[in-house]
Amino acid sequence: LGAFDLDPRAATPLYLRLQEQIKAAIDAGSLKPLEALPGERDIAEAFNVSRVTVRKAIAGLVDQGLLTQRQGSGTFVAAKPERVEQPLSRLTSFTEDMRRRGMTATVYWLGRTVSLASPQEAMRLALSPNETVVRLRRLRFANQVPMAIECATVPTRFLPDPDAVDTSLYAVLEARGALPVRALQRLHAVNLSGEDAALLEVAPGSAGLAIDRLSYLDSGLPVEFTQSLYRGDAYDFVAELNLRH
Ligand code: 16G
Repeated sequence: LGAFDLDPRAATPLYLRLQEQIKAAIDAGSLKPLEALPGERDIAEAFNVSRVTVRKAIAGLVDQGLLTQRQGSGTFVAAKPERVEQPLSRLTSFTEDMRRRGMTATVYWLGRTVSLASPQEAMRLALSPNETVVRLRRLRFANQVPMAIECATVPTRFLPDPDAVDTSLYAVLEARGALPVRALQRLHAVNLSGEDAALLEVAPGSAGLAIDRLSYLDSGLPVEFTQSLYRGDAYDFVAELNLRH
């Protein structure tokens, strides 16, 4: 980051000038993506400013999506995701998609619960009212960069042990002979806000894609309803189109 006194008499507020310093260090590559920022106190001492100023500067850069704060592990330089091309006509899993690209898929668990299906879930998944579902809420990473938030709902009868899912839901379904073979998918544009933007490490209001997938077994039974939020700056969705008569 370098170190020097920021001139307290200059017209631009101190925290903004400190932000410029941090941005410059990121641009110059002396602070690299995913690298931890020095501690608040160290920065305050190096630039001879108060910790309040440092905190304000950092909060602003987090808002702009340049820095990210992961719970309990400090402040990091945000990584720009590699844009990936996602075919729209093939039924694949996130883990498989990333593996095919030579990237590593990891998961940060946001929730894993079993409960009675809501009336809406029961209708969607063709369940009787007393059936239970597993809800898996996951933040999905590719090479340590957050790409998507996914909330999957699966009838418990297809996934009796939700703890069996480590990284890939489809791998567990496949092992149980319940891999979906067909799916309906719907996507629409959203502005990522609040907690979602923070989890995906983008500035609030950034573009995202909301994707719903309802997938089916060969028998026609629905096996998964998943609501996903994908980062708009990370995905190109591609499809081949054919003229039919
Ligand atoms: C994809 C699917 C999601 C599915 C997941 C399984 C979209 C929009 N969503 O992310 O519905 O649950 O893959 O991936 O493509 P996994 O086997 O790695 O858990």
